[in-house]
Amino acid sequence: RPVLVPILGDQLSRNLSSLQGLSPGEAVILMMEVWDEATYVKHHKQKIVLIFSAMRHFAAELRAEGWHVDYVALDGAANTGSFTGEVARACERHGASEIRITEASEWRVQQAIMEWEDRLPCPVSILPNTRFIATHAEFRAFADGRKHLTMEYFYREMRRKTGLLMRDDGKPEGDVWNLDADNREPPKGDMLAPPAPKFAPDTVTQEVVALVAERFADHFGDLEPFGWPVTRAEALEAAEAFFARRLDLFGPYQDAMVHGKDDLYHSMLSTSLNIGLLDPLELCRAAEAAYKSGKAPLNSVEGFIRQIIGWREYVRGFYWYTMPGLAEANELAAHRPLPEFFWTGKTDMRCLSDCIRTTREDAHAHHIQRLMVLGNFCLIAGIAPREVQDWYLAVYADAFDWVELPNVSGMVLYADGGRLATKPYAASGNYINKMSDYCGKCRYKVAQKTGPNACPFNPLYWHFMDRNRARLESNHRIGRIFATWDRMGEAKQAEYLESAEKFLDSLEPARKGWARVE
Ligand code: FAD
Ligand code: DLZ
Ligand code: SF4
Repeated sequence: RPVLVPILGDQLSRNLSSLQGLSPGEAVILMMEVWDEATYVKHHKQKIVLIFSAMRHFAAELRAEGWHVDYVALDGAANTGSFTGEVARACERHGASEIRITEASEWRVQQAIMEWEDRLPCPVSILPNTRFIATHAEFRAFADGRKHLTMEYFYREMRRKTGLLMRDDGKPEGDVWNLDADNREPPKGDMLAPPAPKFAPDTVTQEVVALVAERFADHFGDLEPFGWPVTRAEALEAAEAFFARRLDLFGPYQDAMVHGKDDLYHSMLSTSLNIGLLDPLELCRAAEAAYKSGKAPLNSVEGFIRQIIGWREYVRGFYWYTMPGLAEANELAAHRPLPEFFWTGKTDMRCLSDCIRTTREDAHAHHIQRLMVLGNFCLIAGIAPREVQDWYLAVYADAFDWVELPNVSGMVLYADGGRLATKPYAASGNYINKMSDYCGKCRYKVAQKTGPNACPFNPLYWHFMDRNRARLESNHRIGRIFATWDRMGEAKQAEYLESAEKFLDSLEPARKGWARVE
């Protein structure tokens, strides 16, 4: 009787722990396209194509190696639509002796897997996910007893653990851990970053595109052109193109925003990393090699490595450390509905409409667009965390609960009360103007503080500060801002608050049915 090995849509790695120590003759691999996963939020069409196509390609690669892969297609006869239903059916179909699975990356799915032992007729082994650098126990040891879980200290532990950019004397390369002070350049006039490669859909992907066009027509986002890597070979090609042509300027322009672009000098590798086509450590070692061979400077290489062994690992650890509470947290008591324009892009705010355009066209926006434009707006406008979470989870091809939720609730919305970020990243239009070319052609005036033509970020910023004063005044990184507010005097303050309220009252709430099946 074979061992049944379910492989989930974000576990597409040949070195998956559940496959270790097994040979093709002993196992049946189960892969399942299921309705529940495709619709628990209504994912961007390209995200569904990405996952289904990458799953189908991975199944074909395993078969070519001699594995028996039982692949349940979305429209397969009797598909029950859920992981548990499909594993139960497969158990019976194959008379499995045991189920062996690598733990899920998401809380929701892991809870379901943990019930299998009671619900199914054979024993279940759940193996650790070894495709991250830190184990759950390591993160717990780092976090226990700390009030703020500062990423920087965790990052240093990961540098020591991996030896990345570490000298033999135990000191960091360049004598500093973090070279962000050399980064954060505003965009330059031309910004001719070589575009990230796009991969033409093969017949497998074309079939999935047709399926998604038919079955998920009412989901957000443009279905085509679709160009994400769907195999490990394509993902490696995308990584090589990044290392050869964009890594050198990754650091300086990480925070820059340019109208019409979402790749710039970014790697565009998060989708491949998150579904398992690339390994985080292999990417970081390649970046380190680029530094050692003089192809890229330390500030860019350290910045890239920090995003992966720092932020990416940290948010994953934070997620498992704080769930399930993190999903419900709402420290700033934000209850406003998400505006309809997040789905349609119809707003006169040029920064927001461009970030939503790229999100619709590519199922991607880069970090500062997500954080300082879209996220900042949600924070200072007081949008309910649950609505913001659903939006981010649905619209980005790289979005999975473990990485989206800490970024949205912790980094952007301060909904966790400051455990992840030491202060809310609230900003007025000035920051966006400094880091982008958005404002010049916007119908709003970034230098205008109040009134109908003022950049809405300006009054919203002070409205946010004022309404959250009791919670934020004692924060040593932000508390001093209230002295500025007090110095303005009542008349100016009233102007700010009135402008903000007029703007907030004008927002049309999103119709039901965009993010979730009604
Ligand atoms: P690059 O800029 O090239 O960065 C390199 C890699 O570093 C990324 O591929 C990613 O794996 C990692 N990384 C960088 N920043 C973060 C971060 N804050 N958290 C985790 N990993 C990071 N990333 C996701 O992968 N999935 C998400 O659902 C997601 N949601 C986000 C929501 C918000 C509100 C914010 C502010 C950030 C979110 N991010 C998310 C992080 C980041 O925006 C994306 O990883 C990045 O834009 C992907 O593009 P890239 O591969 O070109 O990244
Ligand atoms: C996101 C997603 C989608 C759209 N569809 C599937 C699917 O049909 N089958 C599958 O195995 N996984 C899918 N996924 C990923 C899962 O929702 C989930 O993110 C992973 O199982 C990790 O918990
Ligand atoms: Fe955005 Fe304000 Fe600049 Fe317009 S003026 S692009 S709304 S920051």
